Amino acid sequence: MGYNVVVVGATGNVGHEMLNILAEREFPVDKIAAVASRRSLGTEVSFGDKTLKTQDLEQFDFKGWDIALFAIGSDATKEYAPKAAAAGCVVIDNSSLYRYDPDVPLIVPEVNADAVVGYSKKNIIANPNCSTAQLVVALKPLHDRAKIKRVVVATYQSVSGTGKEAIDELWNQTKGMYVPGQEVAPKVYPKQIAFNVIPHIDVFLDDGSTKEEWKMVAETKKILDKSIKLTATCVRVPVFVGHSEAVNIEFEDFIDEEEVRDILREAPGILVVDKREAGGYITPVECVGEYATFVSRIRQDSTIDNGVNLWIVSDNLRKGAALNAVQIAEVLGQRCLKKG
Ligand code: 11C
Repeated sequence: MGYNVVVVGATGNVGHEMLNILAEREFPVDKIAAVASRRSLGTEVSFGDKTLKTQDLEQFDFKGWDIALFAIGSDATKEYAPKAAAAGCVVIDNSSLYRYDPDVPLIVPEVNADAVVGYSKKNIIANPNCSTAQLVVALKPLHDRAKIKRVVVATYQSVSGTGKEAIDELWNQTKGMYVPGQEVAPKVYPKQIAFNVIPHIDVFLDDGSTKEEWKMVAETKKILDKSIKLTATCVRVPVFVGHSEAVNIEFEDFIDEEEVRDILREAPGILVVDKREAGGYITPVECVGEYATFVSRIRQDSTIDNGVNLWIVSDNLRKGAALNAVQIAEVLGQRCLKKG
């Protein structure tokens, strides 16, 4: 006995990972549907050792389905998520559309699983931005011990956060650099991404920050604690998968680096890899396909009274998106829904 589960956006990077992770974690599935836009109609996708033919989102009837994992853009989500919710199917949405709605819980299960009960107001639960998810998993156990006052974070975000065309742009631009006449002009990004870094993710806001930076602030407050002050600089780097973050944390109370290391070693969802030697830390290529959020370079910040620095790395398609969505579905199943 399990649930009837729909993956919407099943042909995208995140949708693929949702299907993989549902199968890997043996989520109790009675029936599964892979749904996508009409242009992907009939495309086959894998679910464990099964092959699923994608069905047309426009025609799909959500009645009789328990959970829908949405991994499509905000515009399409706006049209189809309310239809699914009205049909009695709980939507777990990976877009930013509902994240800041007070009637929609925004959940990272290691941090605020209890908020899941709020799903019933709209039959919708929001999944956070990838750069927020990995950050709050590491902040939560430290906040519980020493209360975080302020966080300064710089991100190093992979191109898979943008999507398939960005992965192609990095690949083709990199190859093109070596072949005279085959140079690839920037299209997805405003500047060259191969062998470069771009301090700009999502649109610019009036105060000079970007929407990605704003999301990290707003989402950390909603998920963890509205009193935490956070300032972010979000940067795109020429990495295919895996977001990294250099994080400076200022606490109310003193906490030393040894205790931070011990707390993080025990924390759910975290793997500490922190040897003070060449290679004794995690880089994005090592986090690909993993569930954990990795923490390295744990050290005191001696320029302030109660400060610590961390390096945090995670697979942005997994903990940053698909894994977190499946974990929400697990919590929802365990605490709120009856199996069919
Ligand atoms: C990126 N974090 O790396 C973005 C992708 O709000 O869900 C996810 C955007 C979002 O470009």
